[in-house]
Amino acid sequence: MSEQELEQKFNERIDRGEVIEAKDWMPERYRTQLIRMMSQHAHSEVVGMLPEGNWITRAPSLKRKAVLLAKVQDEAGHGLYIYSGTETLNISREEMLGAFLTGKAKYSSIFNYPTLTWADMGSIGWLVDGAAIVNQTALAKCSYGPYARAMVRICKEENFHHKQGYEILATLMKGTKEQREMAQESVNRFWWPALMMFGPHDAESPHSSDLLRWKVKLHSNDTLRQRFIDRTVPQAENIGITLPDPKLKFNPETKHYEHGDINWEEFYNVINGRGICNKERMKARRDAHVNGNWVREAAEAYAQKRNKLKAA
Ligand code: FAQ
Repeated sequence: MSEQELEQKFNERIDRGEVIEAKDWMPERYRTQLIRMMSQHAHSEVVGMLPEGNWITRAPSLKRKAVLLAKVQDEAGHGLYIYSGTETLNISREEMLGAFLTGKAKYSSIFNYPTLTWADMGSIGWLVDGAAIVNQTALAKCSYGPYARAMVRICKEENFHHKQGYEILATLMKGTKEQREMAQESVNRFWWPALMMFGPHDAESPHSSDLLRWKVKLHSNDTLRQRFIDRTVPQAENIGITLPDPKLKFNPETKHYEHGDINWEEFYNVINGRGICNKERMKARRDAHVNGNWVREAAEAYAQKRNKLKAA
């Protein structure tokens, strides 16, 4: 079959809602777009351990410490599933990590904000994992099988993360005046960056048309952002948190919450390396890579020894 015929067959499979597997024929651009998106997702999970890892030693009780530790470990696991899923697209882990460590590949903007108080563990669980769930529940039905399947497990874990974050904030909101203020101040800082996680407005999103056509993305950036806002506003009201947007208003005709303008200048600054913590995050990951060299060398030496033994 010619390239054109193969592509036509591929598009027909996508239109029928079939799942594409690693060994199936796929257009080169489908493959490279998936590599870009999936590897950036994996990098985000790994960088995402840093802001919360910062609080493991300072969690206010043994129970909170155990829960936070488990959550941060889960994020490492998510990174590993998604790296493995991306490897099925014929790219090595080394190549992906190289693109990340040299700054060529992005990771989520949200992890370039600092975690200043214990309440930030609540805001990250509730808002950041909450946003991730909305995005990833859709990705669990995407056209690429290995990515979709990774998302099913990840979403289950993210649901637990979301609940523990909400519970931290709910507890603080039932506490002293200082604790309530701490919770509110944290949400004030994380609300807008959480909305930015969904990416630029649809009209400014260069990759969306390809990804929507191929059913990698099932909904646009703005649609998912709106879904997140509609779910989250009532949850904020339930625990007495005020979301820091004076324009937030329910429209009974559209049945959606209208919201104020997102600061896109801030978004582009953050994704282009000029956020509060970009340098710190990249340094932490580069140091971890160098410090982990001996582990990779030892694993490689062990694998070679085993192969020699098998061959003998
Ligand atoms: N941050 O054309 P679009 C988590 C970039 S996991 C940084 O709209 P696309 C779990 C985009 O890459 C969070 N960069 O792009 C957790 C592109 O740049 P490029 C991560 C962003 O791909 C919780 C350019 O802007 N989740 O939180 C962002 O169609 C708690 C143009 O944008 C995923 O990665 C951003 N927010 O849509 C862990 C989910 N937005 O590549 C620890 C999978 C856009 O040309 C603790 N990814 N950019 O250099 C996606 O759903 C999509 O890739 C979007 C972006 C929606 C993020």
